[in-house]
Amino acid sequence: MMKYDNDGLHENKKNQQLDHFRVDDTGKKLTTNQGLKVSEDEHSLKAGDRGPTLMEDFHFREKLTHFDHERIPERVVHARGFAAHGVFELYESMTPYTKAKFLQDPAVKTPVFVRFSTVAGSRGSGDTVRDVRGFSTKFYTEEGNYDLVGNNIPIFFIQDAIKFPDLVHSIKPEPHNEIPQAATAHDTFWDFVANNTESAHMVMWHMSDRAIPRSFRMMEGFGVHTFRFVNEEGRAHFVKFHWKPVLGIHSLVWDEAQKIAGKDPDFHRRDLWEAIEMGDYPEFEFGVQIIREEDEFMFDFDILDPTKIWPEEIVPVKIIGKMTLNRNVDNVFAETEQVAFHPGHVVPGIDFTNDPLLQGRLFSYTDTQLIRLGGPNFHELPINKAVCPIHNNQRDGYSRMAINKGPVSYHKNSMAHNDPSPATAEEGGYVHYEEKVEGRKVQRRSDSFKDHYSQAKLFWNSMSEVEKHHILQAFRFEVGKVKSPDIRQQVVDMFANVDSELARQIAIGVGANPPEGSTTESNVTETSPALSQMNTVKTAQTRKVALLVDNGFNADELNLILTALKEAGVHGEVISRHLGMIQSADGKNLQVDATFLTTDSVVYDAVYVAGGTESSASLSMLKEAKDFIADSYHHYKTIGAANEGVELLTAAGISTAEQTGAGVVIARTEEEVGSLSKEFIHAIAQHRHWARQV
Ligand code: HDE
Repeated sequence: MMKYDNDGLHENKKNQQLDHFRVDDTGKKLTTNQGLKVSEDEHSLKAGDRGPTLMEDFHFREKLTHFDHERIPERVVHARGFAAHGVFELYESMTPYTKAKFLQDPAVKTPVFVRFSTVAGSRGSGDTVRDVRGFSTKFYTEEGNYDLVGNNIPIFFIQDAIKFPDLVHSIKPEPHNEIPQAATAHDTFWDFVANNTESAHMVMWHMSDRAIPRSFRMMEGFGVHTFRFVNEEGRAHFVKFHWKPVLGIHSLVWDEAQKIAGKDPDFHRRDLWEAIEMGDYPEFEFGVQIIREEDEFMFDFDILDPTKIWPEEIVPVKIIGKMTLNRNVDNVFAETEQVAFHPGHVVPGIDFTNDPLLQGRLFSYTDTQLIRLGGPNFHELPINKAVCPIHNNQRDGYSRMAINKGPVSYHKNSMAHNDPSPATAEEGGYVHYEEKVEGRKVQRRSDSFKDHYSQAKLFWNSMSEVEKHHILQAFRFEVGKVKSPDIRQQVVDMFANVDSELARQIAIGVGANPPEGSTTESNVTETSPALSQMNTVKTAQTRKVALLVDNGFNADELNLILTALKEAGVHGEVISRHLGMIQSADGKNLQVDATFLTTDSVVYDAVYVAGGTESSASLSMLKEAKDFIADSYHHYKTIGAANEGVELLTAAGISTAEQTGAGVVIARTEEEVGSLSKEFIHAIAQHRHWARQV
């Protein structure tokens, strides 16, 4: 009988399918790959105790050979990724727009596998680099796999796929010395930008906080391209896809992101892994923007241009479902590494448009799997296998798993009565949308794709002062690392087309000449509030707090805080001088989770200093404890302290008197301690306290 499972995981068809492939070695004897039990695994077969190893030691040969072949090429982009399983649930039927089966009935739960990634770095690079994040979702539907291979930024650097190798060559480490790893702060990238002005809008996003997310769980996802929904009657609508994180969109600050890259290069994957292990299942709502076919030319941008958004204020995002990630992978190589996404994996009811970036991607993704996964049978790998049956006349190739019966592997035939035979649309056969296409064969950019600055300006206009400051600082950092004065100047001149004051400020930072006049500056004055992270969801849920404690702490006060944090879904970790137990002033034991040596303020969202004369006095003597608090402060994080703990804040150089209200929450009297936890949690929910940024 099937075990009851309140996550619905065991009803999940993909999970059941994967169960057939999962291997558990617990309590088993060691065998060769041929199933032979092995009696010795530490000493190879030798001619005498000190003699040479013998060729006939098949176990030794097999073990070494397998090891020698354990690596496959990493993805040429998005090499570093992390993934999880989950489920997609629909809120309301999309029947009027699409016949896609998984978007019809809210009762249907569709298994999903999601891989998040950085783009430029290699597999071993840091998680918190300034970069776009990949956000790929494989829906295992009853009609076959549907892949939504998106990013956390809604637009792209280029408009035509033919430029993709150039873009990527410029972003990747420079080929002569392979420097820098996973960073765009170098000459070739900015040379590309300055010479390919369609990148302006994307670069604005890239310099913004979107490129340094706090967590995979706290970033949006976008399909980027315009796709087509096609309904049962054959009527089509243009559609853009969105993922909206239930926890809101939040970012790191740049100094912190750089430090995390050293202190915990696995920060994002650890965050995702731990959240799922603790039952804090990440949730993303699924949204669609829909435009009628007849309205294609109604907008002042081309809706097929992948460097343009459809502002949400003009075309609202309709929320139609939710995805919950509720299971970590069992094996990163088998699942996360071998998963093969492809924007061309569609189901009836979802079709393509003539976006030239999308058209090119439709070629590239299968091609890349052929080299990466070593042949045409990668769809048979467990993680890629559809949950519906597969029947066709394809045969053979490296590592073929299916054993197709019978002599016939061609169509049409009479020997097998034409089986497997194509299905009609009514039977679920995929019928390409009959779009009317007419024109001359040309190699040029459409006039409607030539405006490169209006939406870059819209983005800039929509940022808060805090976000604008971050963007400016990012430009100064990135372009400041460019060695060629000529390229630095070209970048300044290019961004004068977006905003002349921004360009002037960049110029000051990077030693370039300020742009002359403002004649070329975009004249867009509108804003799109949906673009600013200041307007996002604010919650303390799932945030991580460091509690700085030492022997002699005030147990009653700390317990009050710990209970309140738990109730609010916030995770507290006790940090002290050493691991093991510490004791409160009244003799109660407390388990320490990490020390000042094994952790750092940068991996927490907030810090709390416990009261207690002895505890506070002891930590005041410790430079690491004071640095911990000071760094949290400089990264705009919430800081809490009660009673004697407040003295430690003063010792760390934080003036508690002036800063009340800017995320420094303190309590000195019994009464204040009572309301401290509430205020502290409210302050954590604010994410950061920008009033300190002066
Ligand atoms: Fe990709 N991209 N891409 N890309 N892309 C790949 O496919 C490509 C683009 C995206 O987690 C590769 O399996 C071309 C846009 C993600 O496994 C490759 C163009 C968007 C992932 C490839 C683009 C993406 C990839 C490398 C220009 C956002 C990781 C490995 C037209 C909508 C998928 C692989 C994963 C991966 C080609 C542009 C997203 C080489 C030619 C735009 C999330 O096929």
